[in-house]
Amino acid sequence: MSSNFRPKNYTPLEVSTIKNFIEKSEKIKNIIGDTNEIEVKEVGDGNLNLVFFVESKKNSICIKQPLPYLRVLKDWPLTLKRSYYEAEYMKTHSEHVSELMPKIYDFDSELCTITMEKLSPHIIMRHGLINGITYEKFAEDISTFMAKTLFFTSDLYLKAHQKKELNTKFILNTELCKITEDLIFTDPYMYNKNNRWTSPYLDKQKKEIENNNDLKIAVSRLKIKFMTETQSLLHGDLHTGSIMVSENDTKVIDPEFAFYGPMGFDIGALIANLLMNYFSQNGHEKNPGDRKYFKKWILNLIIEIWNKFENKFSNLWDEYPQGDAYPFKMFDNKNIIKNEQINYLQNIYNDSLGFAGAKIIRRIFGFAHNIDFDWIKDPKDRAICEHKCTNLGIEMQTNFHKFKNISNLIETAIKLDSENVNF
Ligand code: SR1
Ligand code: MG
Repeated sequence: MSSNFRPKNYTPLEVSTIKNFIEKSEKIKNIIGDTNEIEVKEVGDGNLNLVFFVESKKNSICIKQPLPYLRVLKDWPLTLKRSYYEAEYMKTHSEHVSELMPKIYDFDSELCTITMEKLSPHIIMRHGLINGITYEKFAEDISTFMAKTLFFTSDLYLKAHQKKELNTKFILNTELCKITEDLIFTDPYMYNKNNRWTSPYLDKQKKEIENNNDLKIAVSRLKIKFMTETQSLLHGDLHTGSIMVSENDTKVIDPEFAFYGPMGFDIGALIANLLMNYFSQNGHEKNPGDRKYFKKWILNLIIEIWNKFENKFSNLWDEYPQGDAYPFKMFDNKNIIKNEQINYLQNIYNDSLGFAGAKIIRRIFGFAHNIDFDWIKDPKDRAICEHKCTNLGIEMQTNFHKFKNISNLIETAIKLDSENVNF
């Protein structure tokens, strides 16, 4: 069910109407300057929205606008309110991570547009990774982003009423949450007309997934965690298509799925997408072994991200023990809190692995796939990469406790990647 939210003056923008749109806003006009010489391009390549790049002599901007339906499937209605949640998420987190998101210039509540800085020379990270490009500062940046966004909106930092008020702002982002509930936690595990996979090679694995009751219970446990645990204000779709990078800079974009949920959901999204990229690399090699160095780098990156996140999150907790959870004054012996931190982070780690496993399966057997795999032209080569990655995704959900630490996970990824697959 799509909400009836449709502002009176809402109308989808077009390349030809952008000039008029800019001229109506003093703020945007000041940024762009003379509108007679602007160059406008529609560049949206995601599943949901219109994205315009506008260049003038003076400046460049990016205008993002939702459509009242899914861009990739027009008969799927979807609330326009999503851009409001996106803008609110960016506003909320700008206090602590403004340097890791694009600058917002304007939110138009009638046209539902977000006008923001156009990032340059940044590219969508997924594209860079598919091409085997390494980003040396990424682990530092994204671990800061996750540690700060997750800690500063949690009950570890906020007073109970602050956290509840913030939660209330996002609680009705139900349509976007429902997409996640269906597309990640439900549809891939049963028949759904929107599912697709690399057939016939993966037909057997798809059947095995549908018949695997342990897996279906595991994913259902993750689903209820997603639906009920209000740990932190999440991005909600933190994959490598929601991150833009340049050699030395990282910017997180696209938080329209923002909601209060379990911390591991954001971390898991990132880990899953890096793992999928790892398993896709053989399919992108021009010559066997071309991507050997890159594959090592990306696995180390996952280890580095988790370790840095864990460290930064604990440091923030040490520095700001002011939330209503774990009242500081209650614990005379501070070692008790230190031990509990280890326990708390172990739970986030376990959740992250489970959610990552679910994110892998949805991208191989569900509605929305990743170009990491989809751009492997030969279906058999693609299926081999996907099959191995799926095996890891299943293990991460059903046997997450086997991966005591992040290095154990990486060892298993290497092992599964080296195994032969026979269809
Ligand atoms: C129906 S939208 C499909 C997917 O695109 C977004 O990036 C989210 O991941 C969503 O699940
Ligand atoms: Mg998106």
